[in-house]
Amino acid sequence: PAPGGPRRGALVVFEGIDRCGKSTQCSLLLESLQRRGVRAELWRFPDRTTPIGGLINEYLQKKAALDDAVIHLLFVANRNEKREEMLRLLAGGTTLVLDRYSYSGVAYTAAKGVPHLDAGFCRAAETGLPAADLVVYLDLDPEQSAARGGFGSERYEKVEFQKKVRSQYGALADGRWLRLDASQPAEQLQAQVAAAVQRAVERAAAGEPLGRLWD
Ligand code: 2DT
Ligand code: MG
Repeated sequence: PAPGGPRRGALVVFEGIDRCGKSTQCSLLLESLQRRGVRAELWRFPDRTTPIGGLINEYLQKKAALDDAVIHLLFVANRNEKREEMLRLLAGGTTLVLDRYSYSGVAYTAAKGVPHLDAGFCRAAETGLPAADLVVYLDLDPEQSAARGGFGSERYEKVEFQKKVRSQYGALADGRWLRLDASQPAEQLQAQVAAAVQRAVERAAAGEPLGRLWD
């Protein structure tokens, strides 16, 4: 970083199938970061509050039918409409915790098995967005996530589909992923999350450049 300039924040992403515990872990993490005096914000994707997010919401709630390529690209657009703000916050020293991001975009669309929307196509569409410094992947057997009170009524919330999503996630993992067994108690998981996030925050503050999808 420039001498005297702000130390950048870290981009921390939570991923996993529906009902694996992402939202709980995100909230616990945000509290622990703030307790330690780390400036941080929690966002989620899709961001259903924008006009594009409204279309996505209707699709997920099955109030609208959309072509698979179109909904895929709306999810991508929904991230791009927040791109500048993400970069600005990170550069200014805020750590961003994201409940889902581009990795969901790839895993869920590729899981559909539509030939022209394979993982290669999906990854290409995310090009240029900032890459996560750390992906916390909460791995859970879809039979177990379903047993946690069942899935809701949104599109994709079916055990068979979730199994395909899980296998797509498996193919995406790289050196920046921390895979955690999400069947552990929440407090036990949080201790592992907090330790890994602290290291990511320190690396970012020390000047490790923000990556770009897909480097
Ligand atoms: P939530 O249940 O977390 O609100 O997610 N999804 C999400 C995609 O298909 N593509 C994406 O790019 C993103 C971010 C995952 C809503 C659902 O939307 C799926 C579950
Ligand atoms: Mg959901």
